Amino acid sequence: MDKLQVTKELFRIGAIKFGSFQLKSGITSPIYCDLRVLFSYPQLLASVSELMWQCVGDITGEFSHVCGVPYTALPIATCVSVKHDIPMLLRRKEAKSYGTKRMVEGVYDSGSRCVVLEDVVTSGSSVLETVSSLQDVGVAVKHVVAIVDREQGAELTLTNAGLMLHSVLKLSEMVDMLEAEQLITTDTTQMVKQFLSTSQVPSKPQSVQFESYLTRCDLATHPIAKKLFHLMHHKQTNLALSADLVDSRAILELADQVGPHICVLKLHSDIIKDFSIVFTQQLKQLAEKHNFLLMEDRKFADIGNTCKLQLEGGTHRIAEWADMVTAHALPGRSILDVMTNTGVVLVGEMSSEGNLTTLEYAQATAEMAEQHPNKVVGVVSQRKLLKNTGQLHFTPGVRLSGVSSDGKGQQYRTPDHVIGSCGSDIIIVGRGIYEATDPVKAAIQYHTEGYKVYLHRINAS
Ligand code: S5P
Repeated sequence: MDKLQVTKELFRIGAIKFGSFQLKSGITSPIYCDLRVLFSYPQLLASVSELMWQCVGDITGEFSHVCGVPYTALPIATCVSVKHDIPMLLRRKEAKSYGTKRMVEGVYDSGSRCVVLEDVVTSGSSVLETVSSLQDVGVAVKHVVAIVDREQGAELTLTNAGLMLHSVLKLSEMVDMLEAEQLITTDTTQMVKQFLSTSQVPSKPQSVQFESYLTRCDLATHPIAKKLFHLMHHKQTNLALSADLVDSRAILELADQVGPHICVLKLHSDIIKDFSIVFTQQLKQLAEKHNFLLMEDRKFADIGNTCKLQLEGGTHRIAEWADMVTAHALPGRSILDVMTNTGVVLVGEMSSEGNLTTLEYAQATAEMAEQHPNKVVGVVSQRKLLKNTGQLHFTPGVRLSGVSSDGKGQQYRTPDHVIGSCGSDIIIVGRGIYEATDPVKAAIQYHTEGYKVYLHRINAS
């Protein structure tokens, strides 16, 4: 069946009706579109599923799974899955109250990429719910396919969320076809088109997520966040190097080589066997030379008084040289009180397998970050958690495709997944660069890829 035959069949079975219908929102619509009846027409269901598949036929390499928005699109996803031998994921409407409490059923891992199917899209909000459940479990989503796009704002909403909407049919196109087939009158067509143009469902204000680094520089409160946004924009990079080497000379050499490509250099000063204050001074000079910031990944997690001693004293005297430090939100806000001049990056989520940072914990961390914009530069997370676009998301566990784990619990995702699908701002890369045969070449690759995805994200919104 082609689009015309499908449109006629949908009209014949009453999936599309014309008249006067009260919508959920209270608005009266001259057209009614409910594809639930599809289940009762297996041949039509199969044809529609095939047309949906054809919408993404030339980019099937971009996904490994298919998932339908519950409930109407579930049998559609099943048809596609069986016909094209592509594994299906099932997103629950509510988590089970017993057992695993999983929201997404099926077999997947952090490298999974899913195409989401929906019957009718109006505002796009149901699609976003399913997409967010998939992203919560680490499954990337880029493409959404709908049978009918009512052309009432879904495309904009989904684009703003970094998604690409493909539709088999647009509602205006369907009414044109039905009119040409003399199944409806010209008056009806005009009434429907008039209705569509005047009843756009407002898209959620998600577009703020995709403001440029430069715009966000003005929104930032913390001076380090401002500086960071500014240099990311000017150097055109969102790459942070995690220089987890144990020899100070090797770190300085690497910093000088890859300095032009990074916005942040992250250290674990306690793993450096010959750490000295002279080393930090030399590093500071390189940071000035190449214009990047220094972050000490100390992950403070104690009471205020101890953190203060750890930050200012000991052999590392972190407060003297680090622009930013990482800290867990676990001890509560007292940890922030002692961080006076150093910017804090709160760890909301971890990248390691089986970690205990639940989404609830991550959101509570984000809330704490947003309540203290004068102290907190951003969060370490695996996805976008902050509403305040003047703060930043830093995401570790990043590797160009091909490596999904380090065999020691680290889980890797690609820059495209992290920046494009999960809405993060900065990719933190360690071994992907310093263990590469040519670290500079690797840094250029991450630099180019990370910034390309960011540009795509802001330009798409
Ligand atoms: O959840 C986290 C948080 C951090 S800060 N997962 C992480 O991997 N990190 C740090 O990022 C980790 O301590 C290491 O320094 C870096 C990742 O290194 P890679 O070699 O795996 O890229």
